[in-house]
Amino acid sequence: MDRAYQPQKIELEVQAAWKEKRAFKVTEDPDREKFYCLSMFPYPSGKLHIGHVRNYTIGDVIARYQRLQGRNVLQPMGWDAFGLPAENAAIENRVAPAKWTYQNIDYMRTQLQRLGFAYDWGREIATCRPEYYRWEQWFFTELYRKGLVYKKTAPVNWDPVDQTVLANEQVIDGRGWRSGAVVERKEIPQWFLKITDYSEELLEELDNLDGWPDSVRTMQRNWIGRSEGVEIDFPIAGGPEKLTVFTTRPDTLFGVSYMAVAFEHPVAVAAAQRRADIAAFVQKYSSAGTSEAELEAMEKEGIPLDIHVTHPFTGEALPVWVANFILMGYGTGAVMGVPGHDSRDWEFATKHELPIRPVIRPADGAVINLDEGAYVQKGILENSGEFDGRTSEQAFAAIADRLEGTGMGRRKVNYRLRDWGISRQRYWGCPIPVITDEGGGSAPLPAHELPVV
Ligand code: ANZ
Repeated sequence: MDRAYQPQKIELEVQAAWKEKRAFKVTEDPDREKFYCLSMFPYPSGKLHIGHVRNYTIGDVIARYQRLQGRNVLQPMGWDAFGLPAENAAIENRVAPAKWTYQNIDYMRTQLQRLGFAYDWGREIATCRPEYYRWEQWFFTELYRKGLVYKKTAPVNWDPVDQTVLANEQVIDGRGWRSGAVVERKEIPQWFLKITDYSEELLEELDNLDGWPDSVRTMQRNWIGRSEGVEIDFPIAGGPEKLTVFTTRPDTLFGVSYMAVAFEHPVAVAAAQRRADIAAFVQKYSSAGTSEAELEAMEKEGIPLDIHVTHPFTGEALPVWVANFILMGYGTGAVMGVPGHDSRDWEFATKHELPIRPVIRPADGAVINLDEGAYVQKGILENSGEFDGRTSEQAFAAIADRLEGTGMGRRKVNYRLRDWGISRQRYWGCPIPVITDEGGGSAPLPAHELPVV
């Protein structure tokens, strides 16, 4: 006997025997305990990399261990086979995305087989096959019927030269990665899954995730981003309309010196139609797909609109600005600017010479200097009329009560979590199984008409 381990010889022989005996085929067996071992499917990008080897080895060790314990183990394998790389490869190599994808699958399957993983290959699936995505489409139509799917216009990155939608990672320094054209923000209709209906439930259930690392649960909690605040209506001077803001610090209401709205806010859109300088400003600074972190780091730019609002308590007239650091997708897309107690507002007010008013002082009597920066902690109210001397917490409650009593505001819980946009407007993806008629109405296809290929 050869004392050295000869993988080329031994493994090929054993693997051939496994294949012949269908050693890993599984069928239902009510007498044995079930064990389902699923590792996430690879994207058929070309060849396996060492990360795949590591990942699938872990799954395989678990599956084999469970088999040895006598369980009826199902360990399937498949391909997460739709996606952008197939389109890019198609353009680069002048080959259809399907051809490229199936070739890669064949190659990578051989590699997985050569690694000897204990998969039931009889259950292999590829998500780009109609037999598979028919169920994805069925799922979509079920969600649609339950009111958990909807269509709305939302901004995308638009490459005016390639005439296509770009993913965020395809926008490099504001330009399309292939064409080099300046990317535009364009509003187009897209489909969304209403996951925000479940924000509170998702948050509560995090406490029941036993065995999960705290860091992961914290990340999830921050991603859901529950935030308790107040919506306040500021009447727009000279008209019946109101500008509503969301704030987590109603205790700072007397420190407001201006208002700021997002580019897409109706108030800004209307102003841009009236005035060319505002339209030019919006055009210059708007860029779709900007993350909150990027907004945070950006120079705070803005331009005053030709409108004012009235402070709900003092009656003071406050100017309304449009600013590049306000997100349309959060709260109401408008904020009350409190430069004395919010860092972004402080930066903005300093740059544009807007008044900075102290309305919160430290409870411990420490001296603060608002020339150097905002005082963002909670504390004791000052310069706030009858609310002077109260703590931030007391003032939150008292001001929220007063606003609710006069109908000028309401307590509100907001979540960072956004609905899940699932339209990719791509060629190599699962078609949305909805028919739109000439009148503009739409209806999901019945199950027996699926799949839509
Ligand atoms: C006035 C104020 C004063 C604020 C103060 C903070 C400190 P969370 O929910 O914790 O992230 N905000 C609201 N909507 C916004 C939007 N669409 N884009 C950018 N900023 C927005 O923080 C909510 C706070 O973020 C709100 O409270 C508002 O600024 C700002 F001393 O209102 B605050």
